[in-house]
Amino acid sequence: MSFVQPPPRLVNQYDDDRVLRAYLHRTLPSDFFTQIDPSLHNMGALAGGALYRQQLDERELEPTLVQWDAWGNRVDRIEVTPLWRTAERLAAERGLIAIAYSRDAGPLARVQQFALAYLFTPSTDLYSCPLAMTDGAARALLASGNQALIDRAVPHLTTRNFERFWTSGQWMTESTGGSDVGLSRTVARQENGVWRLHGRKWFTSAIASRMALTLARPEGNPPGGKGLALFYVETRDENGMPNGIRVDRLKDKLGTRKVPTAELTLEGAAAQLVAEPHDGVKHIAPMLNVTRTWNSVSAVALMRRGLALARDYARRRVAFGALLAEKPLHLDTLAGLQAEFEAAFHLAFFVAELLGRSDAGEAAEQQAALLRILTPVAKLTTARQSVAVLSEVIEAFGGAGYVEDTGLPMLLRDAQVLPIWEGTTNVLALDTLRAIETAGGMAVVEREAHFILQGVRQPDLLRISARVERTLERVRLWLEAGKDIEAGARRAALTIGRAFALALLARQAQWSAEAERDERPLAAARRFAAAGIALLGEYDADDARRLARDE
Ligand code: MFK
Repeated sequence: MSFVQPPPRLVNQYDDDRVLRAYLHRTLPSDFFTQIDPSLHNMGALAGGALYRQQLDERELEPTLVQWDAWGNRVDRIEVTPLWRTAERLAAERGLIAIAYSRDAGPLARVQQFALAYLFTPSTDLYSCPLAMTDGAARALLASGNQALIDRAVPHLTTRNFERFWTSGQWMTESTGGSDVGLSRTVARQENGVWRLHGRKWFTSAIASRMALTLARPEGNPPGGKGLALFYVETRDENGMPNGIRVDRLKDKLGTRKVPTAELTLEGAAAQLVAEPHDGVKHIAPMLNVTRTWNSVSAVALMRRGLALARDYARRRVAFGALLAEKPLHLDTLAGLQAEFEAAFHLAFFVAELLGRSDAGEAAEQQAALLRILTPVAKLTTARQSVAVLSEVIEAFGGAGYVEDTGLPMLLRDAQVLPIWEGTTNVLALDTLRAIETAGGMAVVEREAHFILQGVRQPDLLRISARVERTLERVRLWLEAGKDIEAGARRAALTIGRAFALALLARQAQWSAEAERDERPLAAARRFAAAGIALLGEYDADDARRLARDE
């Protein structure tokens, strides 16, 4: 008989996740933990069971665009995959958006919501993309104070009733610029008292949604981001026909292939102003900050999935006379990945906590500034970690990781979008520096890290604390020196991200050692610290120019 390798298996993805469980035990009051524990257990069962099986079965399916009906009407309908339809119902009924807006859990609602989303995401083919935008749209509409639009859309975006549930798109990118949104050319004209949009949107995710928030320039407005306005668009009219929107084609992408991303032409789409007829970038910013937090949580969720599979596989695969799980070098490799994941997890969920306090109106000025700084920091840090970790996960399977029908390559391809959409690493690094400047400097970050590390007593953690504080101080001094700031922005933002993540990991490690007699988070903190947190070094801007231009 020829040899057949047993594949990696998943168990209940909540019961199996000590990092999530310990974090929730530390963060949530015990009665709240007891209240939400069954729903997390249930989502963990689906994620490791039926949804995962469906995902593997549907590996080759992709969304399709139906442009015409049998009678020659232009319909531009998107048919999504069956798993996406399952995911939509599940998301509505389990309250993946509703929880954040119900206010039952107060500031901890975001922790509950993102814990569920973290379990749901890796088994639903990036259905977190439309959910992120739906959540962001609800938040941006509420922030706008436009009561007519709030009454019209928010109840649909935040309902648990699947029949009434809407998702939202976020249409920003045009071919002139995905990062420099101020270059947008879509025009808004008032025709018989109705705003109509004319232009081309180049990268519109989740086109199957019922509505979208988008940017357009009211005729006569100046160029740049301030001349854009934020508009609300429903994608279909009351007869279900396209609202002046033509879907030109679906994108042929490296990953996220189940996400129906489209190029659109707006041919007089009827729209409503969300806020003032200018400052569109400012008015869409609440949406961006929510979708960036979803991005961070999705990054840790994909890392966790890769590690769950790689760890299980190591217990089933024999090489050179022993299981991989017995081989010191394989273990050392997985340990490094686990430490990266644990640090990323705490960074992403800390931002979720801050967002929850902000939603509940409990964020003091300092915390609002911290949220503004750490949102891009967490997004860019976790996204880069996710690509690095998932590349190693693929390698941990050898050739099997490179073969499509194992379902593994999809993890790396999907992770690769995380540093790109919602702002690339470099754009978010610059955004971080702007946010620090607006906050009056690094003090708010340094103070919070100091506060987080206050309870640390274990000797290794005390050394780690001192290192975190020195590293953040170095970023402050580098900013104050003001030399080659733009060129170093990415290194600075990643240093803040890694240092802050280490502070959070150290706090968790102290708690777990005392409350649960679990020293694994301590091992993760030591390992993450050993991998390095400070990326600011002796970089020379002239050398960079010589090398990049090859002149
Ligand atoms: C699983 C997760 C899923 C995620 C779903 C993904 C679906 C993909 C859908 C997409 O749409 S992907 C494309 C997303 N595109 C971006 O994220 C754009 C990236 N570029 C930036 O973020 C640029 O920094 C930016 C466009 C904002 C720069 O534009 P501007 O016109 O130069 O803006 P400026 O002058 O920096 O800021 C204008 C105002 O907005 C300022 O306020 P004031 O007018 O009061 O001074 C800023 O403070 C404010 N602002 C900008 N970014 C902000 C913000 N406020 C709060 N938070 C922010 N993040």
